Amino acid sequence: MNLRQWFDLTFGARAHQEALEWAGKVFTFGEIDARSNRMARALEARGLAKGDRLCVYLANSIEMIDIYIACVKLGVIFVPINILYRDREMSHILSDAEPKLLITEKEIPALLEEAAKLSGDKLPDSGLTGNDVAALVYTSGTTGVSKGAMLTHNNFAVNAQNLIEAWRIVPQDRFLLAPPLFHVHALGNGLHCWLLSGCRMRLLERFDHNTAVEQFLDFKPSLFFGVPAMYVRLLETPAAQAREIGKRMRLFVCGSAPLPAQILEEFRALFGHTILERYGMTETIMNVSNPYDGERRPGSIGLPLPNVRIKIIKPDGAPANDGETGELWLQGSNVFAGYWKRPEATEAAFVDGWFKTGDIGVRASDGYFTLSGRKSDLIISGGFNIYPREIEEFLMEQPEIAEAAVAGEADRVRGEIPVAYIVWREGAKHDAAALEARCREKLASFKIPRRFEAIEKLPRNALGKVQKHLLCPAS
Ligand code: MLC
Repeated sequence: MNLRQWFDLTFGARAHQEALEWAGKVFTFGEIDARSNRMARALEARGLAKGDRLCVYLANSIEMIDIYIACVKLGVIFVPINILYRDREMSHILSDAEPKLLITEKEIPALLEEAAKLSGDKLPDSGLTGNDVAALVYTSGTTGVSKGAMLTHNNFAVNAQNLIEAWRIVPQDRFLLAPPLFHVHALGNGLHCWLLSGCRMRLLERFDHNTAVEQFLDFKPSLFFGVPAMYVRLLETPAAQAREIGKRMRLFVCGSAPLPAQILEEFRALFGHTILERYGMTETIMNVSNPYDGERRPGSIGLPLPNVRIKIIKPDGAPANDGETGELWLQGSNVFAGYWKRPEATEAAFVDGWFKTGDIGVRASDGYFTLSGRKSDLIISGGFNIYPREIEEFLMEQPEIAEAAVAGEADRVRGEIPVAYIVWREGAKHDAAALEARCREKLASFKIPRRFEAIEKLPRNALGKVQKHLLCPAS
């Protein structure tokens, strides 16, 4: 089955049911269906056809949802771009994905005008199968160059079915969605759980910690998906309000970065709920989850989701026994179809059909998995992935810099923040403010080093590799 067939089950059965709250307005599933049909016709009129790529550079909005569903219906491959990216980061994706169209905020009024003139009637079937690619979601590799993970219709459908079952999502749920739709957290989990379960969703343009509590009190959700940084912010909620929110909630889910056990405990004391932590990644959407019933173990990611097979491989290549640490390798219908136009990178990511996650962890004898680190020096800040290599390459292009290394440092709200260690060229002016300003022009805000520390030389091992743990003992 392709995703459109899945979506049609909800659109058919729940046409008159209230589906989406956006910007103070409520839309039924029938209206969502018709809006996306009109949007699909407008995209067709702009020359888009099955297999073409469409890039969107948009904040969360109903139009982003219209466009996504329209792409699914047409068989167009949806390519979301992080709204925080600057030209340098975006142009790589545009040249790699070769989209027929890029939609930014300024295209929206014209597109809506074109769509309004077109019919919202059912579109002909595009003849897609579950194995066709629905989206390319860009994710960086250790090389610092981001690659498009090809996620199929089946990947999204299987993932949503898994989560709906595991987290007991029902049409009666009131779901508050705040993470950005350009990542698989909100796109893969949020949007698809909403559409496949037929629940009611309020979409926020973004999680704003100044207004988040108001949103909870006003919408009275039963279900919320967040990253640890959002839960840290929610700890600032006054106790009476937290209790009121907690009374109406059924489930708080957390992922995209490790949730410190301390935050889980503080949140439980304040809201009366044990956050359910789960583990996923762009290439696989969701893999492992703490159980709905049963122990939600602090610091653990829980048990494999249905049909996800995991083995742990030790550095010597041998499979680990329970209690032994190694790299998590995965198989399952949730695993992506490879990297767009990068057969070598795809080949390097798999061994005998097992996807190498790069995450290091351990399985306890009762089946619970716990992650302890990563093979690469990836930094996760507020749930956004940062590959130090990309920032280092940019810094090394600056004339006053001889050498640079970027490492993560522990941060209470964001989990980690990037810090740059700079070896200035002899005679160069040590102007960190000017350097930061140049970073701001070229890099997404979450990648900008929070500090630029001058050092005499980078600590290297005998092979010349920078020993980042010596730079940043706090992380
Ligand atoms: C953050 N900023 C945004 C933004 N999110 N700007 C526009 N839209 C957004 N969605 C910018 C702010 O402008 C600001 O820039 C900086 O980020 C911090 O904002 P803040 O409001 O002070 O931050 P904070 O309260 O700490 O909250 C940040 C956050 C954000 C939690 C809202 O980090 C976030 O949305 N994270 C979610 C990331 C996510 O969904 N990852 C999933 C990846 S998929 P400046 O210039 O002032 O610094 C994946 C797989 C899986 O990993 O398993 O899920």
